[in-house]
Amino acid sequence: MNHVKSEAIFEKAQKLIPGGVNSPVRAYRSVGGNPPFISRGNGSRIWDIDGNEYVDYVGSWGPLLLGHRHPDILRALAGALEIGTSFGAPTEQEVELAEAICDALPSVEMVRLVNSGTEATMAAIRLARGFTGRDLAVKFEGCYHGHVDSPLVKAGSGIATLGIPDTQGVPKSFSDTTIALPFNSVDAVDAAFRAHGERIAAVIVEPVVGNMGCVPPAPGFLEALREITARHGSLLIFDEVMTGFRVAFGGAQKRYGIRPDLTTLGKVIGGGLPVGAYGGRADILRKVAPAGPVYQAGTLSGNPLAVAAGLAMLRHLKAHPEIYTQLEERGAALQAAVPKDITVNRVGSMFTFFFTGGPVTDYESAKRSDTARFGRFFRKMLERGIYLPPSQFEAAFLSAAHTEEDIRRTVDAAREAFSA
Ligand code: HOZ
Repeated sequence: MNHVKSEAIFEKAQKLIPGGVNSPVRAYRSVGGNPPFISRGNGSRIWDIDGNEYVDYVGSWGPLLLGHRHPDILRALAGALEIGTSFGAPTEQEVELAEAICDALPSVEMVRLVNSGTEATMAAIRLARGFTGRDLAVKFEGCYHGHVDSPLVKAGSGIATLGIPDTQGVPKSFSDTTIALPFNSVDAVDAAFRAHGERIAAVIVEPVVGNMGCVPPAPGFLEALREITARHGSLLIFDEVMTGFRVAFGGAQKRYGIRPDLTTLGKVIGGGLPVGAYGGRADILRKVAPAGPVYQAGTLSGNPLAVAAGLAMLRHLKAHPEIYTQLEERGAALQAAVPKDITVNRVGSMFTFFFTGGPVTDYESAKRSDTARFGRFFRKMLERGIYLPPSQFEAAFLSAAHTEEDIRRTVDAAREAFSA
């Protein structure tokens, strides 16, 4: 496989864009080598500008649950282009998307559309503070809620990948409003509420973590969060930017049977276009401006292209529930390739191969992974045409476009790469 053109563009990119990329993990710093530049995608496959073909398990970091260029989404986008790309005024389709989201997630009685997952979590935390009149928020180590200032403490994703202890540029007074606790530890949550219960506005959690690699909730953990927050008059926020419509049609809250107070969404609900959303209990959402005093706004919020793609995605998923069964089966088949000294965590179509023998249940155990070995594995897979997230601390994503043949090819490549 040659990457001559990608190497040349990357050299130019580094002079024009910080690190040559528009989001840090894409730069391949933790796995070695430089990123291929992508020219196009179709179904489960992507191609780089040197003409190399890959089976894609990044899927734009989660949104592409139906693969690249799904016909329903292309049709919806073509229809939206006929009408106009942005109005900064309400459209009927926004209400339809809000309705589709509220129908699928019973905890979401009202919803506000924004442009990214980061915006959604930022607004949800502000809303929780405004609603409760409290200032602190609990988060979990290794979870990532976008690049919002206050929860960027002990964060996963790029922060974990690059080993940045705490980002510069966030005033201490902001990070001091966050209490970071070990994921899956009910004792730690209990202790934090015993110490600061009356000041905690919310607990925000990725109900299935994707940003320290894939880490499922231990049995009883989400239930305990629900019970403890309710007992202390604090809100439970599920950050379902990654898991929403992915681990089940109704998200992780459906899969695990928990009703959070607020939910953040993104990725899948935009069908591959920039989008985010936050929603939840109507009495809380009525505090959002102009209905209430918590301010949040956006010029491109409810953008017609993103809304059209998102609606097409949700309608397709609703009409084809068998997609989730297929994702489970293909995910299970991928797991079969993994040797005993690797821990594989998988929830539906989200998975991570952790290069550690022990169970991975939180950030500490995820960090026990041999990241150098992960890097070697990653590069071998890339050479064999398998495109995985370039970080031990990011989840890989299956799509409905992945065929049995894709899985066989991936399993063969993985067996070679694991043993090389
Ligand atoms: N933070 C994203 C995944 N957890 C990566 C986004 C990107 O590089 O596009």
